[in-house]
Amino acid sequence: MDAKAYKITHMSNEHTKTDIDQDPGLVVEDARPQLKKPPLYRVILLNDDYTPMEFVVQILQDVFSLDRNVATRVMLEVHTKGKGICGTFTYEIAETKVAQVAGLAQQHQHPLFCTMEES
Ligand code: TYC
Repeated sequence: MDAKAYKITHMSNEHTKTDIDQDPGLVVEDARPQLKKPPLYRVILLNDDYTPMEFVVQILQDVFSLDRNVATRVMLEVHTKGKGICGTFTYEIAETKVAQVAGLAQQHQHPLFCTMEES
C-alpha cells in the first residue's frame, strides 16, 4: 500500500498585526508523491556439508538480526532444502550483508556461502 506524502507550508499573513486572527499559520497539503520504490533483493543462504550449525545460527542472529528461534528455523530450512532466505533488503544493504557473511566464513575457515537475487 502506498503512503500518502504531505508537505507543511507556512501561510504567512502579510496584512496588519490586527489581522492575526485570519492567519492560517501552518497548513498541511498534498505533496508530490514519491515516484519509485527501490528494488529489493533477497539474501539467500546456501547449504554445505561442513559449516557447523551453531555457526550458521550465530550468523543469522548477528548479521540478519534474527532472534535465536527464527535463526534456528532458517538454518534447518537451509540444511534440509539446500537454501533459504535470510531477509530482503535494498541493494546496498543486501550487498553488505553478503560481504559480512563471506568475511566471517573466511575468518573461521568455513565454506558458508550466501548470495542475493532481485525479489
Ligand atoms: N549442513 C551443515 C551441517 O550439517 C549445516 C549448515 C546449515 C551449513 C546451513 C550451511 O547455510 C548452512 N553441519
